Parts: sequence; structure tokens; C-alpha cells
Amino acid sequence: MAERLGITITKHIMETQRKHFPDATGDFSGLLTELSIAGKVISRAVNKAGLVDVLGKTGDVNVQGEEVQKLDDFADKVIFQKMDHTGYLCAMASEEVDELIPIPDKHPQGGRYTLAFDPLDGSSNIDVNVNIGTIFSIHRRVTPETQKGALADFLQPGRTQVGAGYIIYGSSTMMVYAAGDGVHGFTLDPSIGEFLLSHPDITMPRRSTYYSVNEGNRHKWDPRVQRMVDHFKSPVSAGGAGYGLRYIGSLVADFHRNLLKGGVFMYPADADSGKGKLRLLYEAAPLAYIAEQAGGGAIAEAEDILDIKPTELHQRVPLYIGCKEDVETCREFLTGKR
Ligand code: AHM
Ligand code: MG
Repeated sequence: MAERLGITITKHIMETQRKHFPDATGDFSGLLTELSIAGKVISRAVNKAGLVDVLGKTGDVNVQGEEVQKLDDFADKVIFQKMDHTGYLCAMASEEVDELIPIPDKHPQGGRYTLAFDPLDGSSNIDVNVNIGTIFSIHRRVTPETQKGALADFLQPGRTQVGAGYIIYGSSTMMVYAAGDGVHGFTLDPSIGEFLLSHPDITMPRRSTYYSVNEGNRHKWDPRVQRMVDHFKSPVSAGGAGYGLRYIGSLVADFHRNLLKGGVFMYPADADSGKGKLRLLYEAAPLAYIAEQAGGGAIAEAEDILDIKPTELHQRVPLYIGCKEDVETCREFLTGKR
């Protein structure tokens, strides 16, 4: 008897397109499919990281002032090379690259979409075999298709994303995406090299019993944030038990756990600078889009992450993301209502 293959990510993307966008050209579906292939290539390299000479740093410092790991660099190049010639994109933006990444002149320029990505998030965890991930965000361009893509195409609020997702390299590799029709997770079956639907229609519980934050930074927080974290820990919450703490230090891994099990992740602003650590375009906005589609929420402080209109490519924001009621509790503390 023939083995049941299951639903591949390509089939799922195509069927979703036919169901919701029967007149679509297929560009958006093609874009997601190419991203899934880039994810497989990066996954293979991550899995071999301990075996071949890809561990360690390149010696360069990226735009965020951090040392670039070899695998970050590799992942960045894989995504660029997988996408540059497709004709789907008008430009790209990467957390690892200072300026907008144009489509090379030799390739079609009239792509209707933009792609912003963090090629390998949580890269400080590469050397220690802890989960890391690739995050992506897709918008429709706003400039004319007769021109090259421009900064204006990327400085759009997260609310107008047409798709977002991540690939997590963990005990297995998974791709999770949302494109206006719920959140769906696919697990890579290495024996056939395909992502298979394993987590259809992911929804977050309204409220959780877990919080994720780097408490070593407590001395840098505003008193409102300190009181808020104390609230989650205290026995008055979660029916007398207090929330449990889970913090991996890889945003994709922390977010993925909270998406599946429930939880609230926080990366507060530094009280002195007023700035967060995480980036709006490559981290906060795509994960906020997924959280909202799964019934959760995401705020910077008073404002929803998805309503923030970016002013620069590498903008940083405070981030509170996860189960809806927990995020609303955060908002109440941050806006002085508690
Ligand atoms: P990166 O993009 O350089 O990898 O940094 C982002 C990472 C996130 O994955 C994670 O949530 C955060 O930094 C952890 O920061 P910290 O070590 O300050 O807790
Ligand atoms: Mg990152």
C-alpha cells in the first residue's frame, strides 16, 4: 500500500491561494515556496554546524554593532540568492545589511512584493546547539512597478503585511507561516526533504501561565516594568501559583514555545535610552502578525506593534507579545492603569 505523504507546504500554499485568491498570479505563493527551500538549505547547514568549519565568527561587525557569525552570513546569502532572480520582489532588507538590498540589474525589477528578513535570529546561541531561526515579513510594494524598490516600500506598518513567518531550527526544523488565513506549522521530514503540515490552524490560549523575559536586565527597567513582572510572578496571578518562567534567549524559540503552549514574551525598553533591543521590521512586526492571526497580541508599550509606522530600516522597539489577555495586562501596567 502506498505510504500517505501528508500535505506538503507547497500544496498547502497553492490550495490556500486557489481558495482565497483565485485570480492571483501565483507570485506570492512562489515567494513562500522559495522561502521554504531557503529554509531547507539553512537547516542543512545548521544541522552540520558542529561537523564542518562553519562555527565561529567571520570577524566582521554588522550594522547593529554585533560580530557576524559565519552561519548568519551564510543564511543571509542563501536567502538573497534564492530570491534575487525570481521577479517576485522589488527589493529586500536584511537585519545583517545596513542599506536596502536592490535586485541586481540583470534580473527583473518589477516585483510586486518586498521581503524583510532576519536570516538567523538568536545567533549567539549557534555555538551552543540551542534553537535559532529565520524570520520573514512580506508586504506589497507601494512604489510604481516601473521603478526599483525604494525605502518607502519597507516603511509600512506591520498591519499591511500580506504574509509573515519563521523557520525554526530545533529538535526538528519547522516552518510556521500566516498569510491572512490562520497560522500553520510544517515539520521538515528530512528523509524526503519536504515540510509536511503538522500544526494546522494554530491558535493561542486567551491567557497563559508562563512569562519569558531576561530578568538579568531588571536593573535597566522602568519601575512600571518591574511591577509588571512582579505581578506575573506573584501568587495573585495564575490562580495562586504565579506564572512560570521560560527564557531561551532566542526570540524565535521563545515565541514558538509561547505560540504552542501559551505564554507572554517581553523585551522591555532600557529605561535610560527608552529603546528596546529587538527590531521592528525583522523581528517584532512579523511575529506580531503571526500572534494576532493566532488570536494573541503584541504591543510596544501603549501601541500595537502592527500599528507602528517605521521611520527607519533598523528601528528597535520594546516588545510584549503572546496570549491576548497577558499582553493586555502588560499594556495596563505600561500605560499606568495598574
Ligand atoms: P540577534 O538578532 O542578534 O540574534 O539578537 C536578537 C536576540 C533574540 O533572539 C532574543 O530574544 C534576544 O536577542 C535575547 O537578548 P538577551 O540576550 O539580551 O536576552
Ligand atoms: Mg535577530
